Formats: sequence, C-alpha cells, structure tokens
Amino acid sequence: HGRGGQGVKHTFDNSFVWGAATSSYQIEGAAEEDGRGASIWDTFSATPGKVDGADTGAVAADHYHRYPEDIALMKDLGLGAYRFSIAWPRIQPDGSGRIEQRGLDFYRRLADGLLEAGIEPWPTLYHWDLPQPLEEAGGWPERDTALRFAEYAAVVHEALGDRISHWTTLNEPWCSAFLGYATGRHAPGRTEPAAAVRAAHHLLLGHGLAAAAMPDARVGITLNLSHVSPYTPDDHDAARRIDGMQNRLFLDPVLRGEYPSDVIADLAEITDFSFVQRDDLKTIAAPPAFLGVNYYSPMLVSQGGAGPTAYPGSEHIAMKDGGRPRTGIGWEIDPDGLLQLLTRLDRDYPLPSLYITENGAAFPEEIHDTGRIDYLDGHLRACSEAIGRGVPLHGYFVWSLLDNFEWAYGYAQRFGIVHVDYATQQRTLKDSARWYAEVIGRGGL
Ligand code: GBH
Repeated sequence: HGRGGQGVKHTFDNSFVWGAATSSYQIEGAAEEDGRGASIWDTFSATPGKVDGADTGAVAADHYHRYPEDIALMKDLGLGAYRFSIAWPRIQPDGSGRIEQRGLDFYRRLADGLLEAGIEPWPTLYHWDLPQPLEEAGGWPERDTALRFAEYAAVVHEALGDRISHWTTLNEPWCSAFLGYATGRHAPGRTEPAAAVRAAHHLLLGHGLAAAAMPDARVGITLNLSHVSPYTPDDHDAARRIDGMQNRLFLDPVLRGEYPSDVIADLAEITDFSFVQRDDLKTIAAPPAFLGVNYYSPMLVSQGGAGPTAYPGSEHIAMKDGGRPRTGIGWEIDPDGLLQLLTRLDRDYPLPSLYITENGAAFPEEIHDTGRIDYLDGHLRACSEAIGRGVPLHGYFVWSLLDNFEWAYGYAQRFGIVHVDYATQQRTLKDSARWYAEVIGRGGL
C-alpha cells in the first residue's frame, strides 16, 4: 500500500460513482427462456475444445431468476451504480425485425428494481453476445451488422430510455474484433485477420449509428485500453505498433474522427481500409457523453515474437514478462500502468468524462481474498492520484459483482467480490466485498 505516500488520504468527491459490473452471458443463464434466441457464445461454448471444462453460460449464476436477491446484495454494499449488459438475442431473437417483449420486460424489471434500491442502472448494449443469425449472415466483418445494431439500440432506448441516465454502446470492441475474428479465442472463433480489421470498423460504426438512433440519450463507449511499454530501447517500434492496435485504433476515430495513419500503414499488407465509407468517421466521432475505460494489466512488448499474436500485422511482436506479481489468472499487477494510461489519455486526447467501467482481478480464494483487496486498493489509489493530476475521472466499477462465466476460461476463474457456489447458486460476500462497502461508505480509502 501507500502509493500516494504515507498518511495521504484518498478521498473522492460526493458525485464520484461507485459501482460494480457484470455482463449478460456471464451471469444470466436462462439461455432458452422467454423466447431468447441463440448467440455466438451459445454456439461457441457448445463447440468442443473452445472453453475450459466445456463450460457454457446456459445456467451461469442464474441471475435471470435471482436478480431481486442480487439487487438486495448491491443495496447492502451501498453501490451507487450497477453496470450490466443487455442480451441482444433476448430482444431480437432473429438478430433483426421481430421484438421479444418478454426480453424487454426483464430489463425493465431489473432497471426498476435497481432504481427502487437507489442504484443507477448503467446498461451496455453489446457485451459480445451477437445473435447467431447475424453471424451466419457474416457477423461484424459485414457492414450490415452495424445497421442492425443501431436498429436494436433504438428498440431498447425506446423501451427503457425513461429509466436510464447513462448508456454504453459497446464493451471492448478490440476483444470482439481481434479475439473473435483474428485469434479465434473468443466467439465466433474465426481466424481471419482482414475480416478482424473490418469487424473493428463496423463495431465502431455500430457505436456511432446506435448513438445517433438514441435521441437525447447520454451515450458512451467502453474500450479495453492498456499502458504499452517497450521491453528494451530497441523495442520502441514494437510498442508503437501495439499501442496503435490496442489503443489508438479505437480512441482516434471516436475522439478525433480519424484512423491513425501509422496503423493504416502497418496494416497495408492485410487491408486497404476501402470498407470505410464517406461520413463513417463523422458518425463514429459524434462526441460521446463519456468514455469507459477497462483496465486490468500493462503490456511490455518486444520485436521478434513467435506469432500469432492477437494483433493482425504484428505477428512478429512478443509479449514480455515484466517481473511483477500476477493475479490468479496470470495477469501482471501494475496500478501505476493505470495512472500512466489515464494521464496519457488526458494529455493526448480531448476527453469527455471518464469512468473506469471495469477493473478487478481473478483469485481463487473463496472468501478471504486479500490479493483482490490489495489489487483494488492499489488501482483506486491510482485513480485518486490521476484525479489529483486533473484527469476527468468520475467513477469506478469493480469487475465483477459476482463470480461468473469467464469466457474461454469457463467457471475456473473467479473475478467476483461475491462468491457464487454454482451447485447451490448461493452468494457469499468475500472479504473484498466487505472492504469495498467500507470504501464506498467513507467515500474513499
Ligand atoms: C474484460 O475483458 C471483459 O469485459 C469481461 O467480460 C471479462 O470477464 C473481464 O474483462 C475479465 O477478463 O491473455 O494474458 O495476454 C478483459 C480483456 C483482453 C484482458 C485480453 C486481458 C489479455 C491478457 N482482456 N487481455 S493475456
């Protein structure tokens, strides 16, 4: 501890948003209920070899049935806001057209329950569960998927708009594009670098079109960003490339209305960006109400990897070990990387309000999770330090409220501040949840 120096108190002002986050496929279960259609994650997790332990989200934390209990838990913790995602296949089982009223009703009940408990609902429209029929029509590499996404956004906004103050379009388009279509580690499991770059553009276009389809709403986007450093002084170009693909390929179009020219050049052998149509960048760059930042781990990179990496065009770059302690999932712990990232964003971009929409750690301990407390404490100190340096950071959401389906890792990795016994679905507060409740109660560390 003590990042900010001995005796320095880390307080946050009264309007600072204290939250926790989840996503639909990771917690809801009830995969075949109330007319829900299939998503690419249903298909992918049912494919042998794709998810550890052959786990699927069919039941998950059964939040679809247990949401009243989960809201009560959040109220006990004193959360000011809850970030969840809306499952597109519950709203449009076919991916477009026909609307499933029972799906909308579920999220209306959830939002109402939260509001009654004094918790602000922060829905994300897309956290990776693309309706399977849209993947069959080509998925995110196809421009049409962006148009369908805007249609879906308009439907949800129309139904829930009066209850929602902050909307997020996409969660981590980098993951959807590059883990989904380049490495194939995530659904739909394709390994097509050129298609992955098209997917990135159409996700961003979908964000812009969706924002335009939600009149008078406060709409933002969440990106997974990192602090990228060169391993040796000879590795500056490697760091530039990875920073380009991880951070600037998404930040620049949203905040500046252009793709970074060095990244376009890096990708020249893969794609010519001819899929970008006139006015797309104008659509993407309509000023967002806020930028959500998901941060977990820093990146240290060098020339000369053994590919393939998740980064099209950067197969010759290696991810190096920075020698720092790691969480249970093996990711390096570096709160200073978050401070560096936040101050860099403030230096390089015209920023709207920032929110940390995810930050957290996987550790196996059932209840006494001191590693997670240290992780969260360190990163909140970094947030406080960044605010002190003028970064417009206005809130923080722990990933995650509950243990849940950790994508390709299945249920083996636990990110929750609340333990879930999957056999009984019993929820138990971990020490980190009690610690977080105290932090919220005193408004700081
Ligand atoms: C987020 O993604 C997701 O939004 C959320 O659903 C998820 O549960 C949570 O984080 C925890 O994973 O493979 O060692 O090189 C996190 C994005 C992208 C972070 C890949 C780690 C690579 C680490 N992740 N990144 S490694």
